[in-house]
Amino acid sequence: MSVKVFNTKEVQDLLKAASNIEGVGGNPRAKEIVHRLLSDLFKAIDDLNMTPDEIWAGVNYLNKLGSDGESALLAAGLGLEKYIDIRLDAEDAAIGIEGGTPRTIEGPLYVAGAPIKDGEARIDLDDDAKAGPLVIRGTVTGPDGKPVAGAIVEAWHANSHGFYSHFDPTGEQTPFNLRGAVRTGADGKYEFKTLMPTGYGCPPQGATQQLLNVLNRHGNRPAHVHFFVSGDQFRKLTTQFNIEGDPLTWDDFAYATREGLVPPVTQKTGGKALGLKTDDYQEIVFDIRLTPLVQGKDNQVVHRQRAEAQPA
Ligand code: MBD
Ligand code: FE
Repeated sequence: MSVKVFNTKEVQDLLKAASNIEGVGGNPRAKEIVHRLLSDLFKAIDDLNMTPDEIWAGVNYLNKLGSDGESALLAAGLGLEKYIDIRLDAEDAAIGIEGGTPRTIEGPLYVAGAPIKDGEARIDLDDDAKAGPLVIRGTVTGPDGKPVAGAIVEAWHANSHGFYSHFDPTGEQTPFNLRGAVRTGADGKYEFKTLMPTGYGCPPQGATQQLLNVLNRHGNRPAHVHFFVSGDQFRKLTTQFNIEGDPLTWDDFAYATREGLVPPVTQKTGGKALGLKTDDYQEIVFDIRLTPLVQGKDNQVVHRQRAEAQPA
């Protein structure tokens, strides 16, 4: 049996009461959003004739999602975080900002507080037998292509097991392993000496993977390195590059891969002289072009809850 109740006065009054949209006080924006989201949910329940069992399965899923601490992971996996980028890209296009390094999602695994080094940083603090040395370097420029002095380049990535320090289920990484920050000098150059990351997979028993399984989707990301790049007169860039050749490059469960963010990997020798663990190493040159402030302001700074730590 399929009944339709959404457009009744009783239901419309219920939505207004539940969101207190016509009452005084509270946060008007929150009321507007709650009223709309609840309305869309009620409408979907009516349209799809969702059963009580389905509705309670969804409600209980939220409990598991929260207790697993995976809300932001699910947001990435369901394309919500990508959707934010699509909107920011469209805003940029509308105001004529173009030519910068493409943005892509931050993801849920950033940790604030990495020590800032001048020009270069060694960020592989822990041994990782399976990972070979990787040098990441490049130049930060402004829209005119001129080097940016005093830019802060933050990078973070996974180890050879696809685990990030601070979030590693084995508990084995020291704080800020494979995370670092570099301040550029007059030449705009930055460099990270690190180890080659491996792709990430969602926790197999977690709420995110549980939902992906129902959708017959995988929960894996290609190997990648995240960046925040900021400079005084420029907007803060959030981006990543993928490791060229990873089979999941164009099959990322979080939809972060973009043209322009898959730089070539070059095989090099001479690593021993650089203090790397083997003479053979790999190098990725990733130049970063920042975009100008909009009417003197950074209109793309994102405030969200982030982990924070102290170096050991
Ligand atoms: C990651 O490493 C990541 O970058 C995202 C977006 C989601 C899960 C793990
Ligand atoms: Fe990541």
